[in-house]
Amino acid sequence: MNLKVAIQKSGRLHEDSVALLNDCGIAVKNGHNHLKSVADNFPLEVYFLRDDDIPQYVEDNVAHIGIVGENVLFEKGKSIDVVEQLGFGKCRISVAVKKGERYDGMQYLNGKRIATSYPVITQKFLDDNKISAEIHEISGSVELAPSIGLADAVCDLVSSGSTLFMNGLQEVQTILKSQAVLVKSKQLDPGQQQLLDQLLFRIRAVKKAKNNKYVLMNAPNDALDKIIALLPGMKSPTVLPLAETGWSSVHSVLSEDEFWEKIEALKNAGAQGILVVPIEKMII
Ligand code: PRT
Ligand code: ZN
Repeated sequence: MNLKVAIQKSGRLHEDSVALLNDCGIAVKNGHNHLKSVADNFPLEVYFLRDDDIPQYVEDNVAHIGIVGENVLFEKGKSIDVVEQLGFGKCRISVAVKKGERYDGMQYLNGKRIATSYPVITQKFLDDNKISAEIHEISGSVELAPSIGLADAVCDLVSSGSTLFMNGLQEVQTILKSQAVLVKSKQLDPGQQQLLDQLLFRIRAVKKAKNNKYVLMNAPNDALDKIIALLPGMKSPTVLPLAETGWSSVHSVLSEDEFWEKIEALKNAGAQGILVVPIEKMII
């Protein structure tokens, strides 16, 4: 029995989706010329699809699980469950207006025309804020709409913001933050759920490892208490004597978000020769 996963065939989520499966020890061949591929060493079958189609495949249980952006998931409104946020494909859906236009809050949008490829998400934002505006659904190059007189504002995907900038637009309001998520069908049988649990265990270990670094440093013994107090470790830090008397080697794990702050504090506390090593998997 195979677990069937739908991922994007090509585009912004494709590489990271394949890399995630590979990091989980699942060898997936590239899908550029294929619709599907079977992994060698895990009972997984991979379907390569347009991202817009993934929610429907998963709702129909044709694919048991899928990797898709939250933007697509919310727009399609299918009845499927989010299992895990994956930390890549980060972007946002924002309202943008012509540069120089005075935008003094959402009320600006009342009575205006908004061009978007996300009519459902845009309408919900308008309804939630009791704004009445006209939505023009277009499927591509939304950012051109204001300059050709089709709309007064756009509601579009943004990542760095350079596309908006280059088209003479300014981002004025974020309405949804998005990243890639793992989704699952509501109709999994117990065997499929068990395979998903195994996969999820690996995904979490990979994610955790990416967010943490292994650090080794030398410390004078009289500074050990201070240094140990700064380190979380998985249980407590490992402390080993060095050949040179009065010195120890200290090993620990630091999370990415507090990393630089901690390194600074460790140096100030007397740590020397600090080495930082990536972690491949982390199982706690
Ligand atoms: O062929 P298929 O339908 O599968 O792909 P697609 O063309 O619909 O989607 P694709 O590959 O462009 O994006 C897939 C998913 O990646 C999206 O649904 C989002 O979840 C996510 N993602 C992350 C992005 C971006 N970042 C992004 N920047 N999707 C699109 N963009 C666009 C943005 O709209 C802008 O036009 O990229 C352009 C550059 O963005 P800036 O702000 O950096 O200039
Ligand atoms: Zn698409």
